[in-house]
Amino acid sequence: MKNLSPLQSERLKYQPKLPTSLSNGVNSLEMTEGSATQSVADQAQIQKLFANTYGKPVVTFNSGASRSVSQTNVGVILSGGQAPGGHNVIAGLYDALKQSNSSNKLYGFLGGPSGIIDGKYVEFDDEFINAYRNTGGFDIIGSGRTKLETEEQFQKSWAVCKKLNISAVVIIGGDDSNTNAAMLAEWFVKHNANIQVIGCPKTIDGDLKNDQIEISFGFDTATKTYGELIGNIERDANSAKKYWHFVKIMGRSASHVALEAALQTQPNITLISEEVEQNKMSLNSIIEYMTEIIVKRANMGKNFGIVVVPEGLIEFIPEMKTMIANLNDIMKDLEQDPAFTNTTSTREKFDVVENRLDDKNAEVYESLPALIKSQLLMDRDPHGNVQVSKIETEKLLIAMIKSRLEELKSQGEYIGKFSTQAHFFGYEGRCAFPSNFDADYCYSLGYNAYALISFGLTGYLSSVKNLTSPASEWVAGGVPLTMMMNMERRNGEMKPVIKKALVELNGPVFKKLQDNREDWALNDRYLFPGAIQYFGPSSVCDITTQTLALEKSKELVNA
Ligand code: FBP
Repeated sequence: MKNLSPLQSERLKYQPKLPTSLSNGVNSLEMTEGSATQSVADQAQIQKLFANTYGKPVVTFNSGASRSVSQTNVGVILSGGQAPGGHNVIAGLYDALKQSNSSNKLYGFLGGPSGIIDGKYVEFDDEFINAYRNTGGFDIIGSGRTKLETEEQFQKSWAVCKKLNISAVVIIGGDDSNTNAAMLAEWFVKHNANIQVIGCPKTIDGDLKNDQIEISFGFDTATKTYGELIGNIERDANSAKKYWHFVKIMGRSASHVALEAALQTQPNITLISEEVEQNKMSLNSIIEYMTEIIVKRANMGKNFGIVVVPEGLIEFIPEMKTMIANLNDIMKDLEQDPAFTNTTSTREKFDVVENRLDDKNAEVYESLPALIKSQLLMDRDPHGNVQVSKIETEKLLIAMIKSRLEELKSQGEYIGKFSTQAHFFGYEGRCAFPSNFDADYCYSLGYNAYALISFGLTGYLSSVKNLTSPASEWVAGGVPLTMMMNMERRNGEMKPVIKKALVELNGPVFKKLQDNREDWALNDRYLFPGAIQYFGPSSVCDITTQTLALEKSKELVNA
């Protein structure tokens, strides 16, 4: 292969580890079923909407006697935001299929869920797959955010599968994409299509997890990448001692990524959206909290520091959350209204929006800087989410702190020098070479997806558990997608969706931050995790995230 960096060449040779239960191949497995399951909430509504796939048991695999597995063609889709390890999910799926029966075929749908609707696909072979093993990115087939929900989309997907003789589809995605998987699985059963649908838990955000799914893939690599970058900035700040660095970190809703990155690097201030929401902190009280630390440090002669801000913060500040919900409802109509979309003056757009918002919400919207106001009007994603990656919350905070400091100065208070740098770490972490953990975990998830298919299951999420133990001891199985669902308001309507896992404020991960943050605020306890290591001692190369380790230790104590 040409044009490869030395690391790329070496990583292509890495053989990801599998749990022992899967290591003899899918044709030597036995499956154990648990008892019937229920959705996490809104059971009656979810059961009605998923009449054919609701309530299935959790399943676990163990190696067993040799059995015959019928020939299968499978289609795979990468869906939503990139996450390190996606290529290995496909490689694991491919290897499981081919080892089971060399005439099995794996098709990749191009550009996300729209690929299955429009019949855009490739067929994988050894050479194709081998070029992508252990690499970051989703470029093997591309990704997209199309929401699968209409009758027409389902019909078209069915026609494409029939044409390719595909009897199972694997959707690699986050909560929204696996909601797609659940809808498609239900529709196929309802129409006797004989096509199974299996999901794989992906998202750097780490919010697709529950009792059965310990972590989504990509979180490990992405947080370690952000940890490296923040550590570098801490060193820079501590060397120059002249800037406050405000770092917004990806993670659309939950703050898991910001929290993990903070535990890895111990910055001076870390905001956690879930805490802001629970304590009903207004924007002004957040500013007050941060300003107090900045002033205290200035009085210690420290006009520098690091602030970590979760990407989704704005949606968790109570007055903002209410305003954004109101805004989402009105934007649904305004996005379709040419009189609004063709208006070139942002001032006029602000006026239209302020007139339509409820009084209190209009007041909140009006109080924001023009930059943030217009960022809040940007297109929603196909699932109705505000694209928080485009909202520069870090700059909003800087601007508000500056004006608060000016106020304090005018009252005679010493405020030191507040010079700032704003950063957004998001895309930098989503396509990194997967860490050894993600390389192994993803390969196992993909391999295991075929195990689920081979037992005729549909509407399941591939699950690999016991992740803080060596890979050989990981436990492979499957979780019914409906078990994770509840009803939520999206695009102005109640919809069945997979429930996001937010940071637990009484959990051990947040507690570690809580116990240390006062110390970290004033006494610089910066930690420098450095770059992800792929080769070398296991104590450096195979460490899991603190989030996983702390959550697992709590589970063990409670067991
Ligand atoms: P998924 O939930 O699809 O995994 O995507 C998560 C994410 O990376 C968020 O952290 C971020 O807000 C969003 O994608 C950005 O989306 P886009 O790639 O469309 O800009």
